[in-house]
Amino acid sequence: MTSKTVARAAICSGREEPFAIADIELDALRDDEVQVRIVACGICHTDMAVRDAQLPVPLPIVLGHEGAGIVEEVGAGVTSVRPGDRVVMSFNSCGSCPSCAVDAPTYCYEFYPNNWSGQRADGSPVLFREGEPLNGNFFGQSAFATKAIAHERNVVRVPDMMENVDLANLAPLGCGLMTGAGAVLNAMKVRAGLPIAIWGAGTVGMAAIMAARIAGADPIIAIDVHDSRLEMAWELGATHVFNERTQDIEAEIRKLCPNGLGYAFDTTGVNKLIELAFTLLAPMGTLGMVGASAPEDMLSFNEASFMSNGRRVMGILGGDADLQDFLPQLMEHYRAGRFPFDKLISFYPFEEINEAIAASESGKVIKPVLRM
Ligand code: CXF
Ligand code: ZN
Repeated sequence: MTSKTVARAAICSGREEPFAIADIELDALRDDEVQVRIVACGICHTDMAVRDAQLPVPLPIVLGHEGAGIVEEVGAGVTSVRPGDRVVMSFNSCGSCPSCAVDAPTYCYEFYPNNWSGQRADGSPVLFREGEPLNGNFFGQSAFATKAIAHERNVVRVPDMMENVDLANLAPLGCGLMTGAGAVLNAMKVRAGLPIAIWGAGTVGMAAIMAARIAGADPIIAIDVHDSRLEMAWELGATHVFNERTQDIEAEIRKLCPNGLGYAFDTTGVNKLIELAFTLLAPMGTLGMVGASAPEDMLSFNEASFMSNGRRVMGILGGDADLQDFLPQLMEHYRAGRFPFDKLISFYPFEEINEAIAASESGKVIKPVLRM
């Protein structure tokens, strides 16, 4: 008989029902696993996409993939963290495929079984409800809960120099923030002095703006449809902000950057905006794309200007982040005041998960974080 740990978790059964908090049990730990007492978890649009059956993830399930907490117990083979450590969690990966071999785990060949199958990659259940298997292991964590089982590969120890920082603030680092900042710093490798335009001022766009300032891009142009978001974008480092609803974006960018954009970064997934961004690129300009688009969407670019200007178009997942390196880098930028992402956060008690989701979906809140 293996012992099971009891926890409270928010169970998602689909769009028609609110998330319901219930008792669950956690399986005994495998050698590479880590049991974490969750302190906080951010809410991301991907959680909502799963609720709405837009992704191939089985329901009902315990979601949540921006967890932070304290390690309670580790499996026999775990060496990088121990009980009592503060950790931030992110996505899981296999560690042995060709992408993981070059420290590019966001493109793990085994991404689905390790993150979205509802089970461990070997098909065994991690969570139970009333003794029956319950889908979990979402992004290798399922952190809308008071406790979670994660894996050594997807927990990052919070360095000691962060001891004065509230762990709850760090929860959202493992998804949207890493995605936006990593796109700028790791994937596009933005060069100082070149112009960047960022479409969409949500969590990912805001992280890209802060990272563009760190990289020294100039100007840093933010585009959105909400003036309140544009104000925040300006506060976080955008040098110019344009409202898509009321301004002619193409004309404004051409006026500001007559040689074109060194970088264009799309977080919207809107076809027309991406195609426009492409036409605004300078010679050797890079267009980075992270927005969610419809499965059937196709883009069209002019071949001659693509080739003869040496333009690049990059799809970027998870900011090309190698977690153990990149999350501590972002923490250090935060501590030094260069990456003030806490301005995006609104906290909610765990029990108010449905209110927090509604606030995110209405646009009232940029980054809701649940405190367990
Ligand atoms: C993910 C996609 C895969 C890598 C990490 C981030 N997005 C989640 O919302
Ligand atoms: Zn996410």
